[in-house]
Amino acid sequence: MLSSKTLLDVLHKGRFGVVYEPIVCTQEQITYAYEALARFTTADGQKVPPDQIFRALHTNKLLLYQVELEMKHLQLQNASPHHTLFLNMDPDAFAVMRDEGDVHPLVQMFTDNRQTVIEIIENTSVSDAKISENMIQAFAKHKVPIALDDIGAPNSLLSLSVLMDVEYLKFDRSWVQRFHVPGYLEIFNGLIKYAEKTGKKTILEGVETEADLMLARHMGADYVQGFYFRDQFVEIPGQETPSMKLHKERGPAVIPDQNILFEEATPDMAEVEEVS
Ligand SMILES: [Ca+2]
Ligand SMILES: [Ca+2]
Repeated sequence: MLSSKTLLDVLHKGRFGVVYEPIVCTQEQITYAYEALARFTTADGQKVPPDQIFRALHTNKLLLYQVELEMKHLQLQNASPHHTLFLNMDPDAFAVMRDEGDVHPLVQMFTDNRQTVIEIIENTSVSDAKISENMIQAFAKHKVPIALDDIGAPNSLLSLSVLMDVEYLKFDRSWVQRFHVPGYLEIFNGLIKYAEKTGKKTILEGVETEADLMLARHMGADYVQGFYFRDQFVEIPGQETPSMKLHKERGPAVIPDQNILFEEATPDMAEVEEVS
């Protein structure tokens, strides 16, 4: 369990990192995009599970909002300019700022950057669903595409209106194990057909082996994602990036081409340090 001392240190010192996971074309196996994932580290370099940080942040929505804003800046700044970037957005963080006539700061960040896609997850209650709907509309108004994340994850719900509003369907990793379970295959096939007919793209997560990739190809998913492509993951480890300075205007730091390994990403660290 995360101690308050550790949590405060990680947040106050802004020890935020990013992992960029490739989203690969199922047929040609070319990297189409990256998904940016939040990473956090302690002062002595230990990794802190992101879910623990976000769980703690949900008890303080203002802090959650601030961290989300900073994380998104970091994730945008270090992204490859040659690929589409998928970013996860927390509806609770989004809901902190009301729409008061101005463009929402979390939308504003993406209006000049047409190569980004916002990932949202389904909610577990009707009131949460309202928050998601507002968020989708705010992004849609500015033509920022949305992906529905973790479709079919255990205990998740699927709202038809959200399904209709998004451009990408991202299937949870649990599908890979489910294809031989009667009923699931038909649902998956149905959703793939629905996506094809409505011009939406599909992504299957949790691809870990060549057999999984073959299966995804057979099932007709447009893109795949998972540990099978781990040698193409690009990680910017967390280190001190004191908060407000991240918001300075600066040119994007570039992640090198897709074959780069973890260690080789360190030149970008200098860029991050420079602003700190
Ligand atoms: Ca995601
Ligand atoms: Ca996911």
